[in-house]
Order: sequence, then C-alpha cells, then structure tokens
Amino acid sequence: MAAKPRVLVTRRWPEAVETKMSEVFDLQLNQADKPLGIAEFRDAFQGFDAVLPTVTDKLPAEAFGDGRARVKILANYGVGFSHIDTSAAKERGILVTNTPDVLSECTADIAMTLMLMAARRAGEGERELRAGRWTGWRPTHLIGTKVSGASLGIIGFGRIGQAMAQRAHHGFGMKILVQNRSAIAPEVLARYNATQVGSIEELLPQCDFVSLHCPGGAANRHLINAQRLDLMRPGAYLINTARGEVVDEQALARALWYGTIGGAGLDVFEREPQIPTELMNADNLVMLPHLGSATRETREAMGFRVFENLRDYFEGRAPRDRVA
Ligand code: 8YV
Repeated sequence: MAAKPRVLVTRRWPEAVETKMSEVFDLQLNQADKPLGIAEFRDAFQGFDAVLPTVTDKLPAEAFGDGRARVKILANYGVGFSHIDTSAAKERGILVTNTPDVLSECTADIAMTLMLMAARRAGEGERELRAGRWTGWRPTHLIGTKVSGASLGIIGFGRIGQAMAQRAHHGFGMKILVQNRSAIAPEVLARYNATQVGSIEELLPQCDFVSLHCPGGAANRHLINAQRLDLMRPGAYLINTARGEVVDEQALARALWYGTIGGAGLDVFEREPQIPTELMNADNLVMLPHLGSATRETREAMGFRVFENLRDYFEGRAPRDRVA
C-alpha cells in the first residue's frame, strides 16, 4: 500500500476532525497550538505533502522558499485566504483550497449579533451592570437605535452577504441595499427585495447600517477609509466580520470619537490580536475576538470540508474548493 500523505495541521482542530483525518493521512499536529513562523513554514514545505493553514498563518512569498517544494496542496481552514500569497503558490504548482458555504450562516449570525449589540448598546449596558453602576430603570437610560425596519447596506454580496440579507430582511424587515464587484442576478436580489447600487459612494449615504462581507487582501485594504466614513449617515453603524484590513482602524476610531457615525461592531482587526488603544477606548464600539465561525458545528464542518478537499486531491480528483 502507498504511504499515507504527510499532512501538517498548523493549529489544533476539533477532535472529531483530527481523528477522522488521522485515519487517512500521516497527520502531524502542532501540539504547541501557536502560529508558525516563516522559517517553520519553509521547513514544512519541504517535509510535508500538504499543509493546512488558518488565518493566523501568514504565508507571503518568502515562506515558500526558493527551491522545489514537496508540498502540493495548501488546504486552508477558513473561507478567507488573504493571508496566503496565492500567486507564489501558483508559481510553484501548489494548489490552494478554502472552506466556503459551511460558515456562512454562523458568520452572518455574528454580524447580526454585532449589529444588534451596537445599535442597542448591549455591550455598554453589560459593562455598566457588571461594574455595579446600574442605578435602575429610567426612561432615558442607554437609548439606542431601532434596527427593525432600518436600511442595511451590504458590501460584498457573496454567500455570507446573502445570509446576512436573509436574516435582516426576513427577520427584521430591513431594507437591503447591495454593492458588489459584479452584477447580482435579479432573482437573487428579489429573494431579499434588495437593490444593487453602482458604488460604495452611492450606498453609504442611504444606509442606517453598513455590513462588510467582501474579501480582504491588498485590493480591499482600507476600502472603508476616512472619506467613506464621512459619507455615512450621522448615527449610522458599521459592522465588519470580513477582514480587519478592509477598514482603516485609525479613521474609524476618529469617526467614533467625533460622532461622525453612531457606532460600530468589529469581529476582525488589522493586526489581530492587537487592538489599538483608540478602539479600546471607544464606548460606541462592540468588539469580538474573531468569532465568526466559532461554533462547534461550523468548526467541525470546516474541518471535514478540508478533509474532503485533501482526500479528493490525493485520490486524483479535483478538490471542489480550489481557489488557486
Ligand atoms: C475562521 C474566517 O475562523 O473563514 C474565515 O475566513 O474568518 C473565520 O471564520 C478563520 O479564518 C480560520 O482560519
């Protein structure tokens, strides 16, 4: 029997997935469960047939080394893969896959959570209560903004953007506006009674809430900058569950401080896990530690999706989630 492919899992995954994968592959687990560095990746690319990175693994061209690599596939645990230099992988004939679909619902749930928490001042309320500062009910205490029936702008209308529209329109009666790189089919827009606009500039002034669901990476770095924050309605809220680099955090901190916008909800940050002090100090901001896909069901489903991609590849079939 042919030797099992050598597979490196860079972080610890749900046990059920690790167990299943170890039946088929010669699995090496990173027991330290800490992000690997460039030098470790260079070695891994020589010693393994497959490497399974996560969002905490930064893989620029240097990480691939100069010579021929043994590694043939990078099966990313996550849908976003802007941490991987896919051109460098392609040049060396290394395939890259991701895990779409399985995390769309949970990520949209977290975007809704952030939207509701920010608008209804839930984080502020909980902090006040736990600190023993609550003095009792009063008509003007912690007054927030109504979510139901408000307008929601969705930037990036892929699977997660559509899951957000589903919740916001059908659950909360929100009016949906969409901005997307390409045209969205009329029947897809009709599912959420959504209108596609031509540009972000057109979308922002029309929305009470704006939720980001576009990819990260260099092309979308600081897509939401000071000028665009200025175009948002006073009192509007920005929600980011996409990638930290999509928002200029310093510009956002200023907009929150000066009250240019009403508030924000962030699940992702420019330099995770570092949070700038300016954001830490913003009361009208709800922050979560990158929890988008963090449910037992979804993290297992992501792992099994990676497993399917790997098995297909090593059994000579095209992996379904190839992105490069
Ligand atoms: C994942 C995510 O937890 O899938 C993504 O793109 O942002 C998260 O939900 C993370 O990427 C795991 O690598």
